[in-house]
Amino acid sequence: LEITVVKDGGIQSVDLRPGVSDRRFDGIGAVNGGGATSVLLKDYPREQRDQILDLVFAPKFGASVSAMLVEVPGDGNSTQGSMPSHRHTRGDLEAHRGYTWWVMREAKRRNPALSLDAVAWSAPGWIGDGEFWSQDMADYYVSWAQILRDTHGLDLDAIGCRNEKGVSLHFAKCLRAALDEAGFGSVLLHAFDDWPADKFDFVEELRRDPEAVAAIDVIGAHVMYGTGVHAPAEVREWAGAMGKPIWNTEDHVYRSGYDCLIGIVKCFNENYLLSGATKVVLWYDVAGVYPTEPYAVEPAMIVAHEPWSGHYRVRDALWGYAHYGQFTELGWIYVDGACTFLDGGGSVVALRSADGDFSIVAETKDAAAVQRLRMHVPSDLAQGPVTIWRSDATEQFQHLGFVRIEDGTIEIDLAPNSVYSLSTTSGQRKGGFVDVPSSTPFPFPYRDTFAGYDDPGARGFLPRFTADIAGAFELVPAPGDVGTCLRQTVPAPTLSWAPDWRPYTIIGDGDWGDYEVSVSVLLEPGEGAAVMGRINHVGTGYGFIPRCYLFELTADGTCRLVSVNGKEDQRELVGDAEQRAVIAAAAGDGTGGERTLGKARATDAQGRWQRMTLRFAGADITALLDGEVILEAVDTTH
Ligand code: 147
Repeated sequence: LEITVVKDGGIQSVDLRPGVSDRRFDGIGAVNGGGATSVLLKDYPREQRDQILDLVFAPKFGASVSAMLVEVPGDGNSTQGSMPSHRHTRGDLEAHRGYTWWVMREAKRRNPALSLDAVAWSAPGWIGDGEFWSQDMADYYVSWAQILRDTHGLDLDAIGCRNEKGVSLHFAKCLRAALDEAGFGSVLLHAFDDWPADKFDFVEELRRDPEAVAAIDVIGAHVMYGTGVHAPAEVREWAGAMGKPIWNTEDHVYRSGYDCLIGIVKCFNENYLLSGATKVVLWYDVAGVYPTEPYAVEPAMIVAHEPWSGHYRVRDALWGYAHYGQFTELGWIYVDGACTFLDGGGSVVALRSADGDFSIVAETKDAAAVQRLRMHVPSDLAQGPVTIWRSDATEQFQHLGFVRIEDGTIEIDLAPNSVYSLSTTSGQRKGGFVDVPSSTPFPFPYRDTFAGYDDPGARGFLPRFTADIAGAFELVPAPGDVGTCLRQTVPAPTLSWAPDWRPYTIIGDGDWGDYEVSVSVLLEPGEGAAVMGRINHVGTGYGFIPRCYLFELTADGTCRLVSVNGKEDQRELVGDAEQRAVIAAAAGDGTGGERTLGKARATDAQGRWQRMTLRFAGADITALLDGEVILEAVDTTH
C-alpha cells in the first residue's frame, strides 16, 4: 500500500488507489439497551413511533445506521433500567416478552442489510448458580438467538460474551461450541467488550490458547475515542495477520448540539485511524426513557420522553451518523491511502464499494483555518459527479451540490469545525417530519386498570408508561379472575450489571410535588409491596437506589414509611473494582440510604386486595391503607 500525502503549497492530497491491507467496513451504528432505553418508545402512538424508527434505521433518510447492537435482556439493571428476560427461571421460556424483539424487527424491516449484534449486561440469578461465566449462560444466549431466529425470523450476525465484566477464555470456547451446535456457526463471536485501559491485555493470553483463538472471531473493546487508549500496534498486527477484525462495540460522545454531531464523525474516523476499528457503535440510539433516568438526553440521536403526547426531538447528533450512514454500506472497503489525519487539524476516512463507488468522510473539528484537500481518483473508481454534503454549526446535513472529477482529481476546500461527506453514490436526503406533536406534561390525574392489553405486539406483556428500573413488572391475569394486574416476575436477585438493590418500576412526572398515588395490592405469604412517590432520582447508571418516599407493606402486616436517599457519589466510584464492591455492599445490605420515618402494623395484610396510598402536601407525608391513615411524617428530604 502506498500512502501519498503530498504537501504542496498547503494542499494535502489523499490517494484513493486500493492498497493491499485495506479492511472491510463492518458498519457504524448504535446500541439499543445497556439500559432499558426503548421502554417508552414502545408506547408511542404508531405514527410517531414509525417516524422515530425511520429516522434511525431507514436507509438514506436519517442516521441510516448499518449496525445495531442490542442488549440481551437479563432482568437486572443495566444503567437506566432493566429489560425482562426470556427466561426468568430455569424452566421458563417466553418468546414474546419485552420489546427488544420488536425493536429489532422494526429496525431490520426498514433495512434488511442492517447487521445485528447482541451481548448481555445482566443475567437472571439462576444462571450458573450465580456464576455468569457458565454453561448455563452459553445456553441462555443460544436460546435467545433461537427465539430471534425461529419466532421472529431474524438472523444474528454477531454476539459478545458479556458487557464490561472482565475476561473468560473458557466461556468464549463454551459459547462458540454451543452456538455451533445450534446452527449458529456463522455468527461471529467478539470478546471481551471491556473499557478500562487494560482492555486489550487479554489478547496476550488469547494468543497462547489456540482453541480460544479459534473461538473468538473479533477483538471487541469499548471507549477509545478521546481517551488516548487505542488498540496497541501488536494487537492490530496480530489481529490483522489472523484475519480478526477489531470492533469498538461501544463508544461515547457525550456532547450537546453540533458539538455532538462533529464529535461523532471524529469518533468514527479516529477509531479507524488510531485503532483500526472497522465497526463502531455508540451508546445509544433513542432516549425512550424518563428524564429522571440517568443519561436521558446527551448520548441519544432522538429524545423520546413523551409517549403520551407523541412529542420527540431529533438531536444534531443524528446527522453525525448520517454523514457515514447515508454514504457507506456494509462490506465496503476502507481505502487506506485516503485515510489520514489532516495537517491543519481534522481527519479523513475513505471507503469504496466492490463496484467502484466511493465516499469520503472528513471532519475539521480541530482546524483553525480553511484547508484544501486534493483527492486522486484512480480510473477503476466511478468517475461520475461527486455529491457533497456538509454540516457546520449553522446548518446540519446540507447538500452543497456536485463537483466533477477532472484528470482523476477532485479538490475541495474544507472549512474549520465542519463535516463533509463526498460520494459518487446518490439518493442522500435530510429526512424529517413536520407534524411532530407538541410537548405536554404527563396526563394528570392518571389511572390504569390494565384492561385492554390483549395484543402483546411491541410491549411484550408490559403496560403503558411504566419504566422498570430493576426487575420486571409484567401484565398477568389477576388472582381471583378479576382482570389483569401487574406482577413483579423476577424471583431472585439477578447477576446484575449495576449493583443490585430491589425491584421497582416508575411512572409519571419527576416534577410533581403535592399529589396522591395509590395502588391496589394483593400479597401472598412472604411477599411485600411498596408504593413510592416524589421519586426525583433513580440512580446514576451504576447503582439505582432512588431518592423518594416509600410506603411498604409486608404480608406479616408490617407497615413502614421510609425516606430513601440514593447516594450521589455512586457515579464517581465507577471504574475501580474495589470501589464497585463498596457500592455493591452498600446496596446489598438493603439499607442503601434508607431512613424509617414511621412503623405500624396492619391486620389482615395478606390474601386480599387492599389499597396503598401515599399523599404529599408540602412536608406532610401520609400513608393510607384502604383509605385510613396508617402512618404520617413531616419531612422535607424530597
Ligand atoms: C457503559 C455501559 O456499557 C452503558 O450501558 C452505559 O452505562 C454507559 C454510560 O456511560 O457506560 O459502561 C461504561 C462504564 C464506564 C466507562 C465506560 C463505559 N468508563 O469509565 O470509561
